[in-house]
Amino acid sequence: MADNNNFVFKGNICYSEDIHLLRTVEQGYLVCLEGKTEGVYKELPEQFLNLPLTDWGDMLITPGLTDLHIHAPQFSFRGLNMDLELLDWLNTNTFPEEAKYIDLDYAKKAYQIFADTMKRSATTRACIFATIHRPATQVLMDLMEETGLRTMVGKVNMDRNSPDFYCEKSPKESERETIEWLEQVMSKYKHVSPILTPRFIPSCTDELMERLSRIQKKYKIPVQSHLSENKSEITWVKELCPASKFYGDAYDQFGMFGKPAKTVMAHCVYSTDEEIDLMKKQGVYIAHCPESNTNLSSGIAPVRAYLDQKMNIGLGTDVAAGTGESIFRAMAEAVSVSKLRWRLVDESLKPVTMEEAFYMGTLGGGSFFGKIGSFIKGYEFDALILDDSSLPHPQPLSLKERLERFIYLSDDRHIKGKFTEGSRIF
Ligand code: XAN
Repeated sequence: MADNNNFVFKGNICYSEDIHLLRTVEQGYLVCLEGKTEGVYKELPEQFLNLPLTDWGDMLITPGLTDLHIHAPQFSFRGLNMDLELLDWLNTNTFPEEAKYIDLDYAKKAYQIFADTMKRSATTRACIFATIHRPATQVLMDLMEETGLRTMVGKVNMDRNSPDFYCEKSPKESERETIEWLEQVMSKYKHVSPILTPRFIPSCTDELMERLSRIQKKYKIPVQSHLSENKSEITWVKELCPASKFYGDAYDQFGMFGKPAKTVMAHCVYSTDEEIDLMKKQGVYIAHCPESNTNLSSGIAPVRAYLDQKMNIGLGTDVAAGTGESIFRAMAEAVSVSKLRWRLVDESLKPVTMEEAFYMGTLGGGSFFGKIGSFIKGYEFDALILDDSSLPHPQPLSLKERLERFIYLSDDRHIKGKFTEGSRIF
């Protein structure tokens, strides 16, 4: 196995060149130079013959996957109490669980399980919510750094509408803790960086948003939050922010809704035309979280409309509203829920195809991190080695069919190797 960042892989290569072009190369050569993709070739060009070559046999080689939205502290209650809608679910399950992370021993144990699982998963990049606790957030960042994955991690900000045991005492305290956290982590890690994380508008007073906006401008860090997920939530935002024209406007008033602040918003199930227009104008990313939207009966996002309008969109698992960390599963769910929406809600919005779902889980979401999620020349070399030999089929299948089956039928045991920027994670 190659031990530096210049090498060649041989195998069955599958990647999105753009949303409509899934490129597959049987027994092709994938060249990595200095941690970046140099090219994909049917025959290996002469100038690369001297590089170390790993032949992965009949396995599939794909880009690493990006999870644009996951809550690390919620990993511990996956699969529990899934019978509520968003706002009740937050009060009954989420806030009490997240409050436990004030205890560093608990945080270390729980975050170690999360980090180990993420390491073994197909995900190479992720945007991660922590909790309001600065020390525990740093523990999570330390553990994520050890995994080698490239992640953005956010200390959550919230100063209203949650129980006393899980609410920052004032906007000032939230600001102070955030600045202290940023001072400690800004240049501490190679692979982990901070992302500003106002939980959602119902959790953040205007004064807190104002203070966070100043922090965003000073430190120039990206922003992650939630948007237009649930009907009761949207009604509540209207009551809380009578001056805002729509939900996204409540973030935009504080400069935390896209350009110049790189922003990813989870869900966007009920975004209005005005909200969509502003997202397009300011390049806001959508983290589509189909399993979460089903589990919390939030609804089904109109992903076909977002794709057709060329919006920035990727996939999120949204653990624990989503039950698992698999972005392959999120791809399958994105197709499934879009078919239900087409059948039951709006026949003019055609279902999401497998190629589009794969694009969202790789190149679509990956672009939030830069040149990530493809084997186009110059892209960071994030790659997966996938073994589908234990998913036999009576007939020979095309690479596209094998990839599709992998998306639906595989689990982490089928992942034989994972690389970020040319370095092996496992
Ligand atoms: N809005 C949310 N939505 C969700 O799916 N999970 C959360 O933890 C959350 N907080 C606000």
